[in-house]
Amino acid sequence: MKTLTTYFKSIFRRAHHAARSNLAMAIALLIMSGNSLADLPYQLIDTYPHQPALFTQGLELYQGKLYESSGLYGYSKIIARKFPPSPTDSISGSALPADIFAEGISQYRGKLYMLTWRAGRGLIIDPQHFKLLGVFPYQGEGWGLCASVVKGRADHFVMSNGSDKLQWLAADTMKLINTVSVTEHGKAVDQLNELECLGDYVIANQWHTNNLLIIDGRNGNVLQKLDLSALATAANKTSPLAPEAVLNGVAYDASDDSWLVTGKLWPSIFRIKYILPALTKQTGP
Ligand SMILES: [Ca+2]
Repeated sequence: MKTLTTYFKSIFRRAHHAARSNLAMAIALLIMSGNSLADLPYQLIDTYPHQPALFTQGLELYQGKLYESSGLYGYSKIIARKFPPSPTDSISGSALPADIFAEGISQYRGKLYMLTWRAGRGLIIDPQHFKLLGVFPYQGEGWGLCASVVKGRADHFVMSNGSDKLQWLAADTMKLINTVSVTEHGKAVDQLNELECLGDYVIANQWHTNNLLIIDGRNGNVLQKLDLSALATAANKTSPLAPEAVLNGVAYDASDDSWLVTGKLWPSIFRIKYILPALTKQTGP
């Protein structure tokens, strides 16, 4: 994309200096204004094994364990393992009933909240023994979920449904209180999938792309994007991945301010670091 930017800048300069064609300048300006955001650089810190049978839908780090929900009817499950993993670690978890399609998970106040795609009911699960603690309804499809906890305001969940919309739910009632459209330069960005909240940031996988979007959750603005194509290529090296084996799964590790990312059926989990872009001052929803 940098090359393209340089290319269009050179078009602009030539048009400007020559001043021969106002039309050429206008076209160059038009193309530049529609240019997408530059990719945010990241650093690959570590690579860990990931069970390639997992159809990753949710990823969450909580008290030294990595929780993961795996989708598809008849195969859905939620599992946990110590993280970083070692070969002798045991994996705990629970297989889910055949009519449940596990989707995004998020830990909130010591409980796991899990969406179930089109079923319209979320499950509240005990993270130690994987017992069902409760059920909550939600509107539309449920894809990704993260708990947004910011000092000084009420806690929320943020939920994606595969569109450009992020739904804000009150964490105490799970009621829908606000819907935000995610946009880049004013254009809707859809296919939002697995999420991770960090303060007012919402980090989102975009389904069927290698993009990790850094979103200002308060207004839906995409602040930056990470292009994780190199990680997808690395994950594809062990054996060719299926078309649906796409980037999905992002979890924040507060211990070293890093992020764990993986994909459906990927053999690896990657730890990356990047610098979050600054947020503008604004009151929250
Ligand atoms: Ca997550």
